Amino acid sequence: MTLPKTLQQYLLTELKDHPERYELAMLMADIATIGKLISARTNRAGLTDIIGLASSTNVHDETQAKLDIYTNNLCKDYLSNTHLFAALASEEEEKVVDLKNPDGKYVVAFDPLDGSSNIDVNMPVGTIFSVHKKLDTVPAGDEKQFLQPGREQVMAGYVLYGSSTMLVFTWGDGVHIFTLDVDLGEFLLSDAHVKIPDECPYYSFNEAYAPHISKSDLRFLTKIRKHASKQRWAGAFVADFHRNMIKGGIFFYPAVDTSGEQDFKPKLRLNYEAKPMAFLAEQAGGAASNGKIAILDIVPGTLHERTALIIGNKSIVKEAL
Ligand code: AHM
Ligand code: MG
Repeated sequence: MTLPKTLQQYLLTELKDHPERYELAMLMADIATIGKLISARTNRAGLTDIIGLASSTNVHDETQAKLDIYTNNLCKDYLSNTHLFAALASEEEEKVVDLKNPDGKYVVAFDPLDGSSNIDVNMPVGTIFSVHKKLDTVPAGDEKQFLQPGREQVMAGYVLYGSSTMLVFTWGDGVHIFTLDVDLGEFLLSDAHVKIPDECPYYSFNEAYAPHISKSDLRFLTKIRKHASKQRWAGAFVADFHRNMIKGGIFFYPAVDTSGEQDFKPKLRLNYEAKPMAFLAEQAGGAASNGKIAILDIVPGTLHERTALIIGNKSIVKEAL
C-alpha cells in the first residue's frame, strides 16, 4: 500500500537537504496544527446554532463573531507558546502583538479567517499567513517588522477550509499542497511543485463593482472577460485564488468607488492577503501586481495598508502593467 507523505515526513525529508530550514519546518508544523484546530471548529460552525437553540439561547450573531475571535486568539496563544515567533500581526489586531519570545527569529502576519462572512452560509473560508525574518534593528513589537517588502518573505501560504481542508505553502522552492485526512489527523502531500496552467478559463471579479471602477480598470476587465470564459466569485480570496491556481485563472480586485465621487479605494490588505498570495503565485509560475508594480516589490507604508490586486495567470497580469 502506498500512502502519500505526511507533512511531518515531508518536512523531515526536506531537512536532510536543507538543515538550515529547521526553524521554518517547526513553524510550518505549528501552523499546520493551528489549521487543524480551525478546521475542526469551522466544521462545527453550523452545529453551534443547534446547540445554542437547545439551551434556548440564540447565539447566531455571537457565534460568527466568536469564530473570528477564536481563530485570532488561537494563532496568538499557540504561537506565543512555541517560542519561534517574535511578533504577530493580524487583521483582527490593530497593532503588532509582541509575543514576548526573545529568542524568536521570525515574525508572522495572519488573516486568521479570510472570507469569514461565508461561515453563515457553509461556504469556504481560509487562513492566510506570511513569515518574515525578524529585523534586529527595531524592537520585536515595532510595526516596521511588517513593513518589509514581500520579496523578503521566507515562507507563506494558506489553509483552505473547503470540501476538504488543504494546506498550501511555499518556502521558496515551489508551491506544495497537503490535504487533511481527518481520520488520520494528518496533512498528506497531494501535489508538489504546483504550476498555474497557461490557459486561463476562469476569472474572479465581483461583477457588481464593474460600474464602480476606474476607466482604465474597466478596460482591463474587458480584456479579462475576453480571455476567460467562466466567472467565479466565492467571496473568499483563498478559495478564488486556489481555484485559479489549480484550474488556471486570474483574480482581480481593483480600487472601487461606491460614493460616485471618483474616490477609488482598494479593499484587500497588503501584508496578510496580497503579499503571501503573491509569493505563492510567483512560485507557481504566475504573477501578482497592483496594476503598476509587482506586489512583492511594494514596500508597505502601514501595517493594515490596502492594495489593488491582479493575481494569477502571468501573461494577463503583465497586460495590466
Ligand atoms: P475579509 O478578510 O474581511 O474576509 O475580507 C476579504 C474578503 C476576501 O476574502 C474576498 O475576496 C473579498 O473580501 C470579497 O469582497 P466583496 O464582499 O467586496 O466581494
Ligand atoms: Mg481576508
